[in-house]
Amino acid sequence: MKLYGYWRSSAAYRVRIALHLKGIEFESIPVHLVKNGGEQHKDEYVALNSSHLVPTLVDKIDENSEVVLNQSIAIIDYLDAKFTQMPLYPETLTERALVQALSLDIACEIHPVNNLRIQQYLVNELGINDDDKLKWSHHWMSKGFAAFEAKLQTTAEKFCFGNTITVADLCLIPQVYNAIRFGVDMKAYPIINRVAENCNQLPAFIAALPENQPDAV
Ligand SMILES: N[C@@H](CCC(=O)N[C@@H](CS)C(=O)NCC(=O)O)C(=O)O
Repeated sequence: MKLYGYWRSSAAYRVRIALHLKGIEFESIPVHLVKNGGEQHKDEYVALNSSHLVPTLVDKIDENSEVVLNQSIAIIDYLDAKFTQMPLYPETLTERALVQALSLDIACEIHPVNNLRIQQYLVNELGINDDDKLKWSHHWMSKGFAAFEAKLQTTAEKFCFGNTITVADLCLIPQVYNAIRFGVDMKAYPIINRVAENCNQLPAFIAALPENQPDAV
């Protein structure tokens, strides 16, 4: 199994946590998102993922075929269905849907507007300066975290949804990592901070940390 990713990519970070939680061996293939204009735009990588984004997972189906998957949530769901140890969703229909909604609150609402290519467009095409670019990121992360924190009041215990790790935690932790990196004030989100502290003590989350990746600089 091969994972094309980048040490600081939060979408790749989500998948790394899932791989480590489930104890799946994988080869990590770095795609540098900044160097030389971004390796995600190189023909070789675009042939694999025409979205020009990481992560991409390549997994063998049998001797003659393999699956090439993008979208971190689709990849995680694939891994969860194929490797049933450490299930990443609750069993009941409603609880599963609630976890999915929490995950998508991060993956569809907070993450995309702060992505590298959005920031590059703001600066290069719309002429926004670095201070305003940072203001943009802080605004969308804070708005997203405030909504997430309110939901956690009814769902969280040790983790986002009760006392078992779910995909919601896999989405939250990389987003918190990013927020801290960009200097977002996290004081207003005590439940998010508690969940992050609980997750970040676990070996799978430590192994998946950006600074613990071979391509970290
Ligand atoms: N929804 C996608 C998002 C993928 C994504 O945005 N990846 C970012 C890194 S976290 C990327 O490759 N950015 C490169 C760019 O913006 O040029 C997923 O969950 O996999």
